[in-house]
Amino acid sequence: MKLDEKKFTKDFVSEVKATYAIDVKDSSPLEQLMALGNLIKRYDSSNWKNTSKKYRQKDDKQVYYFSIEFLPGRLLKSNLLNLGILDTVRAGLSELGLDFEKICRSEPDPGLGNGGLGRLAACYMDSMASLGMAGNGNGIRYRYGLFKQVFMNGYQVELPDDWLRNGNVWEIRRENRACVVRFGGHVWLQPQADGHLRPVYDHTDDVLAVPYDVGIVGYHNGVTNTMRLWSAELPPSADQTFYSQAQRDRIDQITEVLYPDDSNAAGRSLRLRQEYFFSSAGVQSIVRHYLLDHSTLKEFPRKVAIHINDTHPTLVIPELMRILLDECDCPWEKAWQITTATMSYTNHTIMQEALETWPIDMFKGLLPRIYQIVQEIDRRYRQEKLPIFGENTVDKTAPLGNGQVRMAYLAVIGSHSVNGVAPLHTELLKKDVLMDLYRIYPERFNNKTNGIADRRWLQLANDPLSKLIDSKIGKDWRSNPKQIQTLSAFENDDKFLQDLEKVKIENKKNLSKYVKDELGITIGTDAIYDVQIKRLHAYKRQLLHVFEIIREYLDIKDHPQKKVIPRVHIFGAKAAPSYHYAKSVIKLINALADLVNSDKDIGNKIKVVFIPNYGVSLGELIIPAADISEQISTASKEASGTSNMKLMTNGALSLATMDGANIDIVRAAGKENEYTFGLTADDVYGYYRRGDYHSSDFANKNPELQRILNTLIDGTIPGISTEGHEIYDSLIRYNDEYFVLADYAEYVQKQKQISQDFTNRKQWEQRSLANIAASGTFSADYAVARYGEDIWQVPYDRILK
Ligand code: 26W
Repeated sequence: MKLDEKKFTKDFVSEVKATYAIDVKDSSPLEQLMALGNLIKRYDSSNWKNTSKKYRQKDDKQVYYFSIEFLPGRLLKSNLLNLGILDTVRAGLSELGLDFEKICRSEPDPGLGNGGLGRLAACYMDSMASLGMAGNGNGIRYRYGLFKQVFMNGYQVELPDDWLRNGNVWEIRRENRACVVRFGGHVWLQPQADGHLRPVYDHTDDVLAVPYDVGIVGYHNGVTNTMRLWSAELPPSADQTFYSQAQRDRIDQITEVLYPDDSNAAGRSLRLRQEYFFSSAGVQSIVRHYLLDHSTLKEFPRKVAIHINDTHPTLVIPELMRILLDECDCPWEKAWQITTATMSYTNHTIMQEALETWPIDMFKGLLPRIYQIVQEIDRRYRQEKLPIFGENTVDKTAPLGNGQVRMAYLAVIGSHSVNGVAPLHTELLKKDVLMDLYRIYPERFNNKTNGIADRRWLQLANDPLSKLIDSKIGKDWRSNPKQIQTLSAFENDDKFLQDLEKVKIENKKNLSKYVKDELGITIGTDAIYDVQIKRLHAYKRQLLHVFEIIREYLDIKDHPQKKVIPRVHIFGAKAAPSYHYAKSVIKLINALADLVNSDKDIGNKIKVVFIPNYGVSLGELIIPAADISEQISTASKEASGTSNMKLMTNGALSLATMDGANIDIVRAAGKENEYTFGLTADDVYGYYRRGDYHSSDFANKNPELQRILNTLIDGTIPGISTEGHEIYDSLIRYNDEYFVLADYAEYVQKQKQISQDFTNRKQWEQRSLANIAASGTFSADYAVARYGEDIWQVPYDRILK
């Protein structure tokens, strides 16, 4: 949009006055943020209105991306960037004597997700809008986001994340679009005069779903899409006093808090209520919107694509069936054809414990009509597939089995497309996790490698690098990320390589200031910044990184005179509150940090920095400063990873196992520009098959490793007695489920190599450049375009180069 500085400052001053009845000079950063947010929303309102209008007029196919998690990050800067008014607003505010960065920081970062899955959903929203694709988000407006993490005596403590305390300036409450979601009670089928069976409900618990819409601004294209988040409220009643306190609480609870667990299917009925709540509300509003302009449902799958981001929204399948059968009088076969043609599903994990199942008794009690429909889906599935695939296979794959509703199986059976998120992951889905269903529906399976919104992760997070890139190759890469490849023409340009190094140092300064201010730790900018930022999980193996730190520590203690290249080991990670082992690893890292950071012999040679409360905003600060990107999961376990892509784009070299999208990153940037090591997925599956992994063999034959293991239990690291034993036992007594010891030797070898290589500054910068230049293919724009073409069959405006 067009905006000059003068107009902006005038508008802003009057906005502050109109909203708060004060002068700008008397306003707080929070008040400035709210006024600015209102103003931007107003500037963008025509785009938003016209976008919806245009989709409706052109009768474009719409995509609805259902996700129980969204991690959009702060929206102020990204909205300004995408509207093309970032520089104007920045200049205008500075003209008024205001601190733009401070205003940005006063915006709460909505933590409506756990990790990769939620952030991916947000990146895809940004890309859909930027491609001009009619994409809508559908999720939950949690009153409290993922907990705020603080450390007390090195232990993780979880505090509530009260992100809505001052309201959310970006949202619009649309009470007139609310709908009712039914839980519990009894249902029976009553024959109608025409022979149709109509369900009759009795004693249900009704909940009002109220949508809050957030505009998702596209990049320089005048498009604003909608992310719709639902909030649970009391349904209107003639006399609200009829609700008991218990009833009120039950309703409030539904959208009160995000499940802080990305590793286990939280077997709680509240989670199931959340899942049905936003699935039902979303599908109801889609059908209602569709019927505004269409008189029959025949065309539904040609006009609507519903995407299921992991299994949490799988109930959209029986919910759409319910609406078609019960409210639109569709015959079963027709309804099923419409439903499967509409739905598509992405799987994000091969971890068995994360595959959702619900006990049938609970499911039936909470969702009686939906259960009847799932039963019928199950019956017909068995009937159709039994003669072809036999009882054994059908039993193993049916939606109902072992007293459970199996969500992943229901999702595959009710969709026309099933995809994994990196080539290896998709292969493992076919070979292992969903093997039998792959046999039954081979044509449904496909891969869509994840991507990241480089607007946020490069353009916004790393302004100095972005400007340097502009100065070399112009700005085309900002709209066509693959064009960044042309930067490799400068691989022998010494001046450019030095500039690249300067940018990194500037970003390190930025981060080191935060670390000093917040944690009181001094870190130099000449050190290697070795970064591991992701959820704390045993399979992600933060432990392997810890072992390297202990090794370096012991080495310096043994040889105090030895010259070493200084390292800063940087961690960011939250553990699920119920994940005991992960919390022990947090305690271990913090205890090790205390030991190392306060040791005079160590000085600046090693620093360990565990930055609490990792999330999108901290990612934006840490990632541009990284030299090394630790992506060291046990091969086969990390479906894709996306921090690997963000770090690559910002010039970090990966230290990585051949897992998830690491494989594709290594292929794109060249093996010589990364550090790969460790067991492959085939090796890991070989161990499983033969059952011959003995972790203690690795400890026994490697005295250095043995010594490191001993530091966990011999008092070397003060303050971790129970945690140390627990971790030691997991590795030796319980045979090291994630092959940490098997990969140790090669990992350490690569770490030593890194220290050596880092001194060759020119070569290092060349390799950093190779990563940046190859990162374009991991832009979410291309990923979303492929979803649009292959799965959703929706058009988009932008021509991507
Ligand atoms: C039921 C609890 C629960 C909640 C979330 C189980 C599983 C999940 C997600 C599947 C966990 C997740 O975030 N998976 C990550 O998805 C990213 C985006 O595709 C991938 O890059 C990561 O590798 C994968 O771990």
